[in-house]
Amino acid sequence: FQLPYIEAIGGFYTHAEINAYLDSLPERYPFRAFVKNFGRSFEGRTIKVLTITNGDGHPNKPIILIDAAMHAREWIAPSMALYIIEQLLDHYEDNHELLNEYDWFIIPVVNVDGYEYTHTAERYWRKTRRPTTDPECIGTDLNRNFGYEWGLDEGSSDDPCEDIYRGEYAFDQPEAQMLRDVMLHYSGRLTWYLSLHSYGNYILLPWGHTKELPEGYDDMFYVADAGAMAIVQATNGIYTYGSAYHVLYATSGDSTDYAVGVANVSAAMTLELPAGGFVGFDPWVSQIEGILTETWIGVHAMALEVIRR
Ligand code: ING
Ligand code: ZN
Repeated sequence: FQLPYIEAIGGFYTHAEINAYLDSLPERYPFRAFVKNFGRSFEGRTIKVLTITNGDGHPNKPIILIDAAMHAREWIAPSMALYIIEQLLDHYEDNHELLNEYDWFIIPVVNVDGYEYTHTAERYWRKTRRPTTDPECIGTDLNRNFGYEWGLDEGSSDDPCEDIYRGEYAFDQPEAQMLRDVMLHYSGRLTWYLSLHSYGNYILLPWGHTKELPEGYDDMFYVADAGAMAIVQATNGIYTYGSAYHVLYATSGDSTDYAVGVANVSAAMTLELPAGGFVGFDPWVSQIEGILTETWIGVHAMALEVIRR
């Protein structure tokens, strides 16, 4: 499976390929695609945010924010982000209702250092690449580094050698700061935040840190329901949705809890795409197109449901 304009084998892309692709879009879609640099990673890579509009010049539309690859090894997530970009730009006629009311902000790779590391050194690396207080262990879990109910032992770890290490303090990772800054800068306009992960066919809603449910949970649940049902109808597969604490496990310091708890985002959710390949994180080339097309059915249905609410 191959996206047009990107030369890469098998539908997975390096950070450099993704940035080159993003940089090509404003010229190909003037007035509709814009690239912003919101920050740099620990190792100095540029983290790019693509904004997509319908070109009508409306300055203050509500925003749909999508990110991917907070976890380095979840390669299908950036591919999904690029697939969404293609639907919104190349297949504009089919999807213009998604852009009439909303601007879309898409960050295809948040954990750029970790993502590069999985291409060059260790395929199943999850965390960032910043050294820790323990000289033996590198990296922090970005999805435990956000500053809302950060640091609870149920759902994160203070051990730098663990995969769910939360960092020394909230937002000590520049990549998490970047996402925080995007959220706070656009806080009043953010309607829906979707964080792309893999794997397991889940739509996870806040809270992760407690069994209580947040204000606005019912609306989020109906959005998740619309997405899951659309995918299930198309595939006869299974999707599980509900609060992360209830349907998966406890987390503390994840980005969706921060979005709803601090940044005033009305609906925030994590989409765990389907598993594939040897261990789940590495779908075969033959599986990629199916995963992306079925997931788009869900993202499309959820966006329509967000717009309807
Ligand atoms: N899973 C997510 C994780 O960060 C998650 C699950 C996300 C739970 C957001 C709660 C909130 O552990 C993976 N596969 O990364
Ligand atoms: Zn993940």
